[in-house]
Amino acid sequence: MKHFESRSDLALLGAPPAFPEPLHVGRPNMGSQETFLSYMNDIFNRRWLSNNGPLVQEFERLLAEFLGVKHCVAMCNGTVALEIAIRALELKGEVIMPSYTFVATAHALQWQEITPVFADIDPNTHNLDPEAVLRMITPKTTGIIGVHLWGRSCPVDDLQAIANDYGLKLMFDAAHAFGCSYKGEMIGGFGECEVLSFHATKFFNTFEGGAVVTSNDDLARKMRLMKNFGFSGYDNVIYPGTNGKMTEIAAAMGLVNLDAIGEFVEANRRNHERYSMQLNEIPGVSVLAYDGREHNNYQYVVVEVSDELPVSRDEIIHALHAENVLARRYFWPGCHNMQPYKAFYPNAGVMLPNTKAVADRVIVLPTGITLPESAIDVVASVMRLLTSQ
Ligand code: T4K
Repeated sequence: MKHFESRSDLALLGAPPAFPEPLHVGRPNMGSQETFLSYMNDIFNRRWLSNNGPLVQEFERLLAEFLGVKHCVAMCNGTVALEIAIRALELKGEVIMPSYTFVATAHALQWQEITPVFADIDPNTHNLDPEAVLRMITPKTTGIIGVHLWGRSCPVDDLQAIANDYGLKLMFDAAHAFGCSYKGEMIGGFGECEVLSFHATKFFNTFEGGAVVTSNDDLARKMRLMKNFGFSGYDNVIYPGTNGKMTEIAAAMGLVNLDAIGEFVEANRRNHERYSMQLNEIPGVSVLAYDGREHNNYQYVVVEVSDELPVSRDEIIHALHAENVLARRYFWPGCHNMQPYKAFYPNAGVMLPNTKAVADRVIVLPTGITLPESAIDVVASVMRLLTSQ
């Protein structure tokens, strides 16, 4: 009878899932609806919807202040922000980055006919391994993009030392790391610039949105031109550009959510703690920890499962989905296994053993302000049952 005790088996036998509605990874955190609606009224009355409106300006000012940088250049999403930052830095040839990231990091290079060169990660941190970065440098390398995966910082100092030694430009994809710190300093001020995503699924969202933050005046000026078709005043285009502008409605959401980030962090921290307490007790299962000495947003609950368990990672995910807990396999199978990279570099995996090992054992679980505590208990009981078979 034992295996019929498992909720996943009951689900297979037609029992209803544990939750009537799916519990998503990336369910948006949202601040005050009332304040948002009052911003909407202002926007309607002002009839100023985009193109560097007053809410975008206020949003940029508050963000730069919060992160301790001189400039925040708000954009329509994180991917365009990456593209613009890469172009403004004049990266070309080859740029080293991890394969273990969301594919947007690689696409932002490839879109501009720059070759992403995938370096392996440290299996303990899931971030770029500086030794692996050194192995991938060639005469064509012009830059490094570090990704602060899960909001846990890259080895910033080591990467900066490599960049200095080899005359490379270093920038960061900080899409996950809003509100996080490295050695006590807010992420945002490292490298030439750092790129944020405010997508709906991120810790802090503006529906869709992103920004490049930097303290470099020239770089910021260039990116402001680039995100607005290169316009400098009416009828005067002085630079090639694109449309990367943030709208007023996005900035309004950002202002509302900025007021609520304390609440978001606290909910995520509580969820992370409850997951850790329950899941870390299961042999072969561990929850990735955050460094308590740093600021963290705890947005990703990342679980690693041993390949010695009686069930596979994918079977666990399947069982959780049967309970309406829509756990994810971020960032499986790694960018190098996605197109066009897989076709371009079919042997890239040879240099990426840690990327494969980590991508094969990670499960990302739902969190955020809307997650019921009972979801954590259900996840834990499903995993306990499956792993004890
Ligand atoms: N660099 C890194 C390291 C990134 O992680 C990302 C984005 C970027 C760059 C690019 O930034 P953006 O250009 O996106 O600003 C999602 C997000 O679309 C993506 O923004 C994010 N990373 C990535 C990690 O996750 P998918 O393909 O997993 O999205 P999807 O549609 O499956 O949604 C995830 C879950 O969220 C679903 O289960 C449903 C839920 N959801 C989603 C939305 C949009 C909601 O509950 N409400 C919503 O409004 O990529």
